[in-house]
Amino acid sequence: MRRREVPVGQRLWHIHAMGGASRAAVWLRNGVFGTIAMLCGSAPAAAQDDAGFQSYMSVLRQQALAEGVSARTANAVFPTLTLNTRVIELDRAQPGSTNPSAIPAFAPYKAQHVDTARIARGRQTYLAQRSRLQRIEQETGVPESIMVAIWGHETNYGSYTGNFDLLRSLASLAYEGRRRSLFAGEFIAGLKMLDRGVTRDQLKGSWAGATGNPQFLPSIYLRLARDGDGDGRADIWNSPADTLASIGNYFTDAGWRAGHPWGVAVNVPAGLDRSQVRNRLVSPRCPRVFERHSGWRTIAEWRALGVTPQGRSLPADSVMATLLEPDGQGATAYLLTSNYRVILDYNCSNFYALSVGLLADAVER
Ligand SMILES: [Ca+2]
Repeated sequence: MRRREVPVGQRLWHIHAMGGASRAAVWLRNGVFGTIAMLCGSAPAAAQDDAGFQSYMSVLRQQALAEGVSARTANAVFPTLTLNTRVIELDRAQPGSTNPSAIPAFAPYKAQHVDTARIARGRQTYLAQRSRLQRIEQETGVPESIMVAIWGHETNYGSYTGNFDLLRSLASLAYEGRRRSLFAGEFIAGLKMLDRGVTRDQLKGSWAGATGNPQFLPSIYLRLARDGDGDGRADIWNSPADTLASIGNYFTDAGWRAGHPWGVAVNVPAGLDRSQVRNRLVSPRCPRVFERHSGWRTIAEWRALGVTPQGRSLPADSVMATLLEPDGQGATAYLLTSNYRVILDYNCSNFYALSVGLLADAVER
């Protein structure tokens, strides 16, 4: 998702209405909740809403046409749209930040998301798609296992990609208005997908507008989806080749550096003075995710501070990394390279990015 309002990543938060909380965007979770009057509390309010929705749709239609959407597509779509109050309820039910200090432990999340079944299916996918994955890695530098892990995390390798009518969801969220410019833009990008030959039937996904195996928002589809099997279409719903080529392209675009790992699990000596390595910068994007990271040091510096790897070897001495201790001092910690930030670009959540990295490691082990 293109984070325009909160510039986090390309895809924004793709929230799931699927597969647990892994994709709930941090900034959405941290958004302003509870200040919006309920729209759908009574029958008269519902009628008012429907009228308001249709009135807003006429505005959105003009905007879409002005941005180059064909009249044919507009004529086919707008008469079918109705307000989806369920989507608005789901949006408002995103966990808020009522107690920001209470960050849950990572270990239970890891156990749930990097589990035996997901690893086994990841290995099957890896073997089944091996020649394709090798080719994409050669072209992009993005490791095969990372592409597989993203697919596994997003949709459990395509087993559930969401059944919400994407355009109806995006129109409803735009009408709700909390992040109108964002959702209106994604809605119009969805119309442009139809102009490109995607069918309305394919435009299904999470309630928040992410679609297909990689759960791309429409604007990301338009910019980064790729045809991996040479049939001329980027079919991220049905084609594994197109799905993996699109994920690889996303990662290349977001700045993946070939040859560097995402990070490595480490032990931190009890006596490490955390204040010496504290991060003193405030990130403009998803600050609550980045404030948990230390400042940048080279691997050589971390080693000199007594940090030692668990199992895997450390990256080269000159590689820069930050330290994250998701379960506090005395538990497994992680040294994270700039490639970890690329995973955060896909979905800005430390738990998400850590478990993508760990799933990738487990798949290729
Ligand atoms: Ca294709």
